[in-house]
Amino acid sequence: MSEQRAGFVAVIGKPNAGKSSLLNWLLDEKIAMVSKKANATRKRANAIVMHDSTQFIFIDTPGIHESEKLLNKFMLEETLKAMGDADLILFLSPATDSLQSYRDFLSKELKTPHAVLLTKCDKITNRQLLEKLSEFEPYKSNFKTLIPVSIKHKSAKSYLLNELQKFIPQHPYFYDPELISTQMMREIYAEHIREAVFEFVSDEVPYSSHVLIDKVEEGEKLEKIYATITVEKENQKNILIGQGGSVIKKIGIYSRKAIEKLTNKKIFIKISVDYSKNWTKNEKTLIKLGFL
Ligand SMILES: Nc1nc2c(ncn2[C@@H]2O[C@H](COP(=O)(O)OP(=O)(O)OP(=O)(O)O)[C@@H](O)[C@H]2O)c(=O)[nH]1
Ligand SMILES: [Mg+2]
Repeated sequence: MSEQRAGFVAVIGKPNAGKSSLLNWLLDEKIAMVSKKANATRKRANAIVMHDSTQFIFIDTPGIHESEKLLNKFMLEETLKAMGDADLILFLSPATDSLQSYRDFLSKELKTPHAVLLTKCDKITNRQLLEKLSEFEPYKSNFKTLIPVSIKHKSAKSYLLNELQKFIPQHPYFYDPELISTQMMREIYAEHIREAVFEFVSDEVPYSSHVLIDKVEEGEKLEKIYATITVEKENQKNILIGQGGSVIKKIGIYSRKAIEKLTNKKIFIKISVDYSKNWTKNEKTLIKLGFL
């Protein structure tokens, strides 16, 4: 018992840095939604990863950005809460980006120790990687460790976890080691549907969409999922449904396949589309949807 280590690791970084991808990569399972579009993640999600006798609880956070929308303020709060509760912060800095977002992060003078992960290293050459590492050199008294990663390289995972476990305190496991996330399956299903919305619909519609799982019927061989996507405007509803239902159909197929892969079950999905005027700015609606 005394050898067990367990701790919370907050995964932080600007929108699109690769935070949700890192969680999925660590788990070998897709539980967090990933998108080419920035600001995909809204709520904190977590991944429980066992390595030797260490239990890591990685907390995915929405990318830090400031905006007037009430929903975005909630997203910022979620990130701050996760950082405050963590034993270690993982700051993700894409290898292709400048160090500006890291400097901004340092200016916050947080007390929690942090490690820097250089993400998307497959996108640069070895020489560029060496240059990037030397750019971080002047900051080395600030971070515990600096590790290059890429979700394309599976082998880097155990090296990363070996490095990180040094910073996790001795503590009995917080959760059953069999668990991969404390999130409810329903929340994970909703995230898969949200990812499909990001995939097939552009402009502001994905950012105005909220997915709620209304009902799940678990059968022996078939699981039936009933969901509603709420948007902010009537015309967004039409875009989401598409001509003759073509868009919502694609969203249904995409999310059904992802959920089937995750659960190893046959899935049936029925998605309805609804609209609630300006819900991202409406306090009452945000409370009802569980954001506030
Ligand atoms: N080539 C490459 N692409 C990556 C890697 N990690 C993430 N990506 C891509 O980067 C994009 C953003 O990834 P996400 O994981 O959604 O980023 P995020 O930091 O969670 O973004 P927000 O939730 O919007 O804050 C996606 O298109 C990913 O496929 C990587 O190691 N290599
Ligand atoms: Mg994300």
